[in-house]
Amino acid sequence: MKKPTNKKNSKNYQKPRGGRSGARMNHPARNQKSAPKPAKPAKAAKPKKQSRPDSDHTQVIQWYPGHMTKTKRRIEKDLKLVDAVAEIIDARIPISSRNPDIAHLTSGKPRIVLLNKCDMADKRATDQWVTALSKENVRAIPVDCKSGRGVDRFVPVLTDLLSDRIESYKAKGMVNPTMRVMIVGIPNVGKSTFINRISKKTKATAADRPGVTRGNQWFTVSKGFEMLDTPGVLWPKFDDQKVGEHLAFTGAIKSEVMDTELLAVRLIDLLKELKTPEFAERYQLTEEELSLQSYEVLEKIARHRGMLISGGEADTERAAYTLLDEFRAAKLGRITLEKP
Ligand SMILES: Nc1nc2c(ncn2[C@@H]2O[C@H](COP(=O)(O)OP(=O)(O)OP(=O)(O)O)[C@@H](O)[C@H]2O)c(=O)[nH]1
Ligand SMILES: [Mg+2]
Repeated sequence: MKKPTNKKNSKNYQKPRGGRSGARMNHPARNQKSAPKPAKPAKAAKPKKQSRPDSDHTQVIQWYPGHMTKTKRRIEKDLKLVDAVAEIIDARIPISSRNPDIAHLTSGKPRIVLLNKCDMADKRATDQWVTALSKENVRAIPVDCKSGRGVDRFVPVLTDLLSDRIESYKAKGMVNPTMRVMIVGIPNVGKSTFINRISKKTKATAADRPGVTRGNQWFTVSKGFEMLDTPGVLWPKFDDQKVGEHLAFTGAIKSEVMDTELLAVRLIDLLKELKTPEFAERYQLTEEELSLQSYEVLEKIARHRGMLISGGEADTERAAYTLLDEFRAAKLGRITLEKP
């Protein structure tokens, strides 16, 4: 029988579609290794490799293009129902998680940006982001919806922002006008958690995976305010591969749609650049190991965690899942991937 080639060194390696990871991203990681290793025995349980059109490592993360036009139309329609828009962005990736069309879409409606998941972002970078956004005339509030920190600032800021509107409703004879706010944002950013926090009740379903909220739903959150929870949407911004990767690192995109090992390698590239001490400490990586190519670092992580497959080879796929999970859970420290 022909020996299988070492997948990490094979330029034409194709990840099976039916496996834990589906589509793959463009990264030369698999060719990074300095010295070839002996061939790895095939894993019995893995589905047969299929040929894919991306053997030259072009990125084929699939972003719902048809779905996006529909979403844009739905936002435009829903906007007629609301007095203001609150966009929730991820404090770790304020560029990639922000809708580039929102200003145009909301056509001058009062708007607040909530920098959520601050507990997982670098505090100094978050402060810099608040300053940068305020220079753009955007009211930005850093929040941590997990603990509730910062959430109390939302109603006063919104009331201030809507004061003219509230006055004009009152002038028209409305005693206690109800302000309606639409909550928008990418998948898994914490929209439903924010609504639950502000209403101090668990009303909206929230969970740690993208695509939990399926349809629009109204919630009365406090006296005089109603909020529209919406399903998370991704914006047509993926011509930049970095945006896609950052959304994947932070869990806005389902991990099934990409190659987990390549994603982990890209994350290691970044962590090495950022020199976060928690990364080296957590995986017991020496200076020398950190200077290796990122795929080899992933192998070291697997070995240090005892993640081995038959033949004693490092289980890099398992290590990749572990690394991404631990990054998403902020076990590698408070990290902001995008600076203003
Ligand atoms: N650490 C941390 N986790 C948060 C924060 N806000 C939300 N989460 C978690 O993020 C995950 C996603 O929260 P959801 O509220 O379901 O997010 P969503 O934006 O409604 O997601 P979709 O409905 O899928 O678009 C949950 O596990 C929350 O507990 C935060 O400020 N800090
Ligand atoms: Mg939701």
